[in-house]
Amino acid sequence: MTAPVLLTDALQELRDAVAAAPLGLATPGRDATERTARAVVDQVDDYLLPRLRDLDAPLLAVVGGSTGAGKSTLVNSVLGARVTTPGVLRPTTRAPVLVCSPADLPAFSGDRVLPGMPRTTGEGDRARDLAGGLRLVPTEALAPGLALIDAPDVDSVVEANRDLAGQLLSAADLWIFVTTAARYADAVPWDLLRTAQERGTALAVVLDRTPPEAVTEVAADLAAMLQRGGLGAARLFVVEERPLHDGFLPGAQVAQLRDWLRGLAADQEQRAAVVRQTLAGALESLDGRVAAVAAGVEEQAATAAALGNAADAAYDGARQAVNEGVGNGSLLRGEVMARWQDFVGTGEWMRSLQSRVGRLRDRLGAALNGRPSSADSLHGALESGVETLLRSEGERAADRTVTAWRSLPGGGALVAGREEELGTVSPDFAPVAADEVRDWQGYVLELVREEGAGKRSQARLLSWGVNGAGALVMVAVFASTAGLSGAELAIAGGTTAVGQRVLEAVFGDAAVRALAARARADLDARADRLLAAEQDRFDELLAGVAEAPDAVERLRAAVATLAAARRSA
Ligand SMILES: Nc1nc2c(ncn2[C@@H]2O[C@H](COP(=O)(O)OP(=O)(O)O)[C@@H](O)[C@H]2O)c(=O)[nH]1
Ligand SMILES: [Mg+2]
Repeated sequence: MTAPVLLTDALQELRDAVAAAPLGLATPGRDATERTARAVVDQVDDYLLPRLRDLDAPLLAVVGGSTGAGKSTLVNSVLGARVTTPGVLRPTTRAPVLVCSPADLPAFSGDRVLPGMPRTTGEGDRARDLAGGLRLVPTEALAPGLALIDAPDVDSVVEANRDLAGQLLSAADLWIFVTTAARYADAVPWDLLRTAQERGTALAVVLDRTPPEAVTEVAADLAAMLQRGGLGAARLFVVEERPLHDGFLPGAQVAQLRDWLRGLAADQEQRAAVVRQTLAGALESLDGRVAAVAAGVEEQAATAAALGNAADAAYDGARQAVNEGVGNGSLLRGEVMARWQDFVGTGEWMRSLQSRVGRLRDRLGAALNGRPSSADSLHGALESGVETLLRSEGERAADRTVTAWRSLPGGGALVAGREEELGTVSPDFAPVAADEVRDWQGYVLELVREEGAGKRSQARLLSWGVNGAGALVMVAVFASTAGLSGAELAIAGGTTAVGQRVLEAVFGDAAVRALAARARADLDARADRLLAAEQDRFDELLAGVAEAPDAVERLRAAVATLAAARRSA
C-alpha cells in the first residue's frame, strides 16, 4: 500500500495545477475560466491550506454586502468601539479592516491567512491607500476566538474592490451578509448568496437599516427568499434604521448580533462546527470549479489546434504549390526560356541536332565555349525564377494564415496589430531564399562534378563545362513532370529532351535520371525547410499562449488525488 497523500499536499498540487493552467488564447470562455481559476487559487491559499494546517485558529467572520448597507457602522456598533471608518463618499478606497482580540493578533499578523495581502497597523493615509493591504486593528472589545473583517462593497463600482470583497468572502469561516430593506432583492448580493448556498458556507444575514414600521413585512419577505434559495438555515438578524449616536447605532439594535458573536467566540465546539461546515463545503466545491477550469483548458487546446491546422493547411498548400511549380515546367518560361535559348542556340539549330546526337556534344560544347557567359545567365534566370516561386507561395501562405486566424476564435487577438508583418514573408526571407537557391545550384554542380570524375566522360564534360552540364540538369529538373502545353511544350519540352540526350551521351541514361532526381530532392528539402521556418512564426505564437499539453490530465489527476486524500483523512 502506498502511503496516503496528505490533504494539504493534495490541495497544494491542485492549486499549482490550476495556477499553471494555460489560458492565453482569447477564447469565448477564457475570461470566465480565468476568474474561476483565480478564485480557486485564492481560496486554497487564503483559506483552505491555512485552515487545514490549523483547525483551532480563531474563527474568521467576514462582513460583506451591498454599497452603503451600513457594514462599517454595524461593526463599530457591535463592538462599541470605533475600529473601522464608515464612509459617505463612494467608492471608498480604504483597505479592508481585520478586527481581532489582541490575543489573536499573532494568528492574523503573519501570512497564515490571506498571504498575498500586506498587513498594516497604522491609521495614516498611506495605510488607507495601500492597495490590496489588510489593516489589522486589535481591540479588547472582541473576545479571543473570533475575528471580523469589514470588507469592501460586493457591488462596488470599482472592479478591484468587488474582486477584493469576493476574495475576502472566500477566505471566511463565516459570512455575515449585510443588506438593507432597500437592497435585499438586488442581483449582485444574491449571486454571492447562491455561491454560499452551493458551497455550504456558514452564513448569517443582517437586514440592516430597516424602517421600524416595515420590519415585519420585509423580514418575512427576506426570510422567504432565503428559504427558497436553500438558505433557510442561515441566521437572520434585523436592525432598524435609527438616528446614530456619535456614529453608533443604539445598543438595543445590535444586541442580538453581538450576543450571538460572543457566544460563538466563547464556544469552542460551536466554532469547530462552523469551521467544519465551511471547510467541507469549500473542499467539495473544488471538483466542479476545477472541472470548469479543465473545460476552459480544453477549449484552449481545441482552439489552438484549429489555429495550428489553419497554418498547417496554408503552408502545406505552399509546399505543394512549390513542388508543382518546380516540376511542371512553369519555371521554364519567360526569362529562363530566353536564356535557355541563348544557351543551347536557336530552335533550328536544335532541330538539326535532334537526329545527330553523336555530334551533338561537340556542337554544343563549341557553342558553349564560344559563349561562356550564357550558362551563367541561365543559372541566374533559374535562380530568380525559383526565388520568385518560393516568395509568392510564402506570401500566399502567410496571408492565408492571417486571414484564417482572424476569423477563428482566439486567432484575431494573436495577430492583432501585426497583420501586415505576419501577412507576408518574414523580413529576411529574400536573402535566405537566395542563399538556399544558390546553395542548391552549388549542390547540383557538385553532383555533376562527382558524376564526371574518373569516367571516360570527363573529357567531354570538361569540354563544355560543369556550369553547362549543371544548367542542363537543372532544366531537366524543372521539366521533369512536364505539364507543358502547346508551343511551350514544343520549345521547352523539345529542348529539354535534347538537353537530356546530351547529358545521357555524356553520363549515361540512368545516371542522368539519378542526377535529376537527387537535384530535385535537394531542392524540395530546401523549399520545405524555408517554408517550415516561415510557419514557425505562427507556431511560436501559439506555443507562447497554449503550451502545457498535459494541463487537463494534470488537473484531473489532482482532483482524483484530492478525493482520495479526503477519503483517507
Ligand atoms: N441614520 C443611520 N445612518 C446609517 C446607518 N448605518 C449607516 N449609516 C450611514 O450610512 C453611510 C454608510 O454607512 P457605512 O457604515 O459606511 O456603510 P458600509 O459602506 O456598508 O460600510 C454612513 O454615512 C453612515 O453614517 C443607520 O443605521 N442609521
Ligand atoms: Mg464600509
